[in-house]
Amino acid sequence: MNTTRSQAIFSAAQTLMPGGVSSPVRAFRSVGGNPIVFDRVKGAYAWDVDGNRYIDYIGSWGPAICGHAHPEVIAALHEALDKGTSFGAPCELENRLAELVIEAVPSVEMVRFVNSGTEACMSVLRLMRAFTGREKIIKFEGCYHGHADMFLVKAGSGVATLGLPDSPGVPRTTAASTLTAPYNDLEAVKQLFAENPGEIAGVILEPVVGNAGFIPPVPGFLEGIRELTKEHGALLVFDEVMTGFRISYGGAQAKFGVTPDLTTMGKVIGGGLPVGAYGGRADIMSMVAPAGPMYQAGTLSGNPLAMTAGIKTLELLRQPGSYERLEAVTRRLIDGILEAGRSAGLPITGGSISAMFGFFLCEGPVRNFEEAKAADTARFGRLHRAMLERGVYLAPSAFEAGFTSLAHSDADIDTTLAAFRECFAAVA
Ligand code: KE4
Repeated sequence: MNTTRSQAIFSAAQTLMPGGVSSPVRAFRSVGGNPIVFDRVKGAYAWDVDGNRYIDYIGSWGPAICGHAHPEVIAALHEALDKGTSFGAPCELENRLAELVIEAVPSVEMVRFVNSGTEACMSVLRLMRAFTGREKIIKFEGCYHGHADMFLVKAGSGVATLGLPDSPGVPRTTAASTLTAPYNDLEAVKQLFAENPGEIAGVILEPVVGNAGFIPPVPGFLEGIRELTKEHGALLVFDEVMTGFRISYGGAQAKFGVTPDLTTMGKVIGGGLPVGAYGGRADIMSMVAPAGPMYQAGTLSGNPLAMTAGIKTLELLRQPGSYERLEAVTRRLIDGILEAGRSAGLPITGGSISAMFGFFLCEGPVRNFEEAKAADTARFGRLHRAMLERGVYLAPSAFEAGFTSLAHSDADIDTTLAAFRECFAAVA
């Protein structure tokens, strides 16, 4: 595959921006090879600057669940553009997206829009502390809640991808207030509550992990965390930045029937433009300024373009049959991947829920980050590069989930599985 322009552009980028990227995972550091430079995206596909086409299983890390550049989203944006790009004042579009989110997500009675998942998670953490008057939080090893200081403790996603145990620059005092436990380990959480009586403001987790690779909750785990937080007067926060409107229209909380006190969202609700959100019980959200004393603000929060893209995306997703289609396509994909890996004699385990999937090149099951780290990341790197050569764009890390969209066709899945069969054989 000719990627000469990608290489030239990326070389120049590395002299201009740290690692040549605007976000670390894009640099392909853990899988090797050169990142491809995108020229355009449409539906299930991406084209690089050398004209090569890829079937895209990242979808801009989640937002493109209706397919990239959906014509109805683009048309709505063109219309909105004529009225300006940012108001810095209330606009009815914020009401509309807020209504859609509140109507869809069981726990959300009020919502505040921000500009990224990181902003949503750092704001919700401040809110947890403001509401409870406590300072400590519990997060899980391998879970990623954006790059705010207090979350960069045994974090997943790019932190795990780059093998950074934590991050320099995070004050020890900040990290000390972040307690961690293995995912799917209720006993460890009970122990933390017992060791820190009356000090834990809340627990934040990915209800389905996508940032340590794909790791679903074991039966009873989410329910158990819900009970423990209630028992200890702590809040439960579901970080649904990735799972929101992907695991189901109501998110993982609707799928599993566990209602958190607060929820963070991002990605899908911006439809490809920068939007994050946090929301939940009205009695808690009423603490957020200017209704209450907990301060949080943002110049571009709720801007009309981002609201427009989010509204249209959710209106497309709520149409009958959307999630049945996402479930069926993704299930066929992951079943085919696992079958192809086993046929090549490789240790492989994985799964999917709705439009989110993942596999590890190791014997299963993988229930937490320690078990995920047993996966063969070097072999995954060879697989990633081989799949790229065959026009299939997988997340450039063994510690990231994959994403499908409404645009992925049966033919795309067939093409992808044929490539996997070839590439598994090549790396076996
Ligand atoms: P952003 O600040 O990147 O919008 O959201 C942070 C975030 C928070 N919570 C969860 C569960 C997330 O998955 C994320 C961001 N996800 C990563 C992908 N694993 C974003 C990709 C990147 O960092 O470039």
